[in-house]
Amino acid sequence: MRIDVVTIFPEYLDPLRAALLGRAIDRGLIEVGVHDLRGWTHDVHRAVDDAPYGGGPGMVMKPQIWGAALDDVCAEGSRLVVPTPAGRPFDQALAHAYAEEEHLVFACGRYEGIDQRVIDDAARRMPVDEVSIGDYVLVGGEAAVLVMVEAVVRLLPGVLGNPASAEQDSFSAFSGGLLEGPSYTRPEVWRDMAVPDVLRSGNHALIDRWRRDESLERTALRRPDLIAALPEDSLDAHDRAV
Ligand code: 6GU
Repeated sequence: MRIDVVTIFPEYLDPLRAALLGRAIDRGLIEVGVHDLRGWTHDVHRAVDDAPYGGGPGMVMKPQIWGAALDDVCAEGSRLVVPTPAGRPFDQALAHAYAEEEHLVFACGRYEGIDQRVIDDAARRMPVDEVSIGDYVLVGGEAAVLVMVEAVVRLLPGVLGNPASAEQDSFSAFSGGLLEGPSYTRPEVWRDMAVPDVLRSGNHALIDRWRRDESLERTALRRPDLIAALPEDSLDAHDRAV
């Protein structure tokens, strides 16, 4: 997979070369390019934005510069991702879809946005998603790109040291649409708090049942929206009693 990022803050993307992602680059599993949008400006001020048509606060990023940048960075087979708080939600399903792509291009705008014609024009040639990483507003898309790239790259074959960790996604974090319950390791007692007895019982049916109950309880408390979204038949008689 190749990943390109276009931004006015290229140094913000330096963490892409650290830790897990850096190892994936060193091992040839991904190629990463970070590009300074101002490299496509021609004026002495290297201006990338202008006042919005129709008035209002903030500035809008100019189409000519973005158009030239995307013409150079995108190619046959690219998928363009535009981070914006006005986008569709980025979730684990979208991370899996992106992990199948050969070339992802992220176009980071400031939050007032990029002239919409840049996105509409790109969509004439390639798949384009405007995506949000949550219901809050960031100054620009850079931090969102770090989040999304990490979620995608960890799914690529060979990136995680222990392949069971990626597999484990299917029964942790959002398994069956539920949040993961609590985890414990040694010592058995720490600051007067003991590990739940059931986890030391060796009875795996009982442990599975306990873990599911913990997941249900935690999800009901923290993410009632996920409980409401469960398929009708996904709760059994015992679950309903919890
Ligand atoms: Cl993807 N970008 C910006 N600028 N703000 C956001 C966001 C993205 N997701 C949530 N807030």
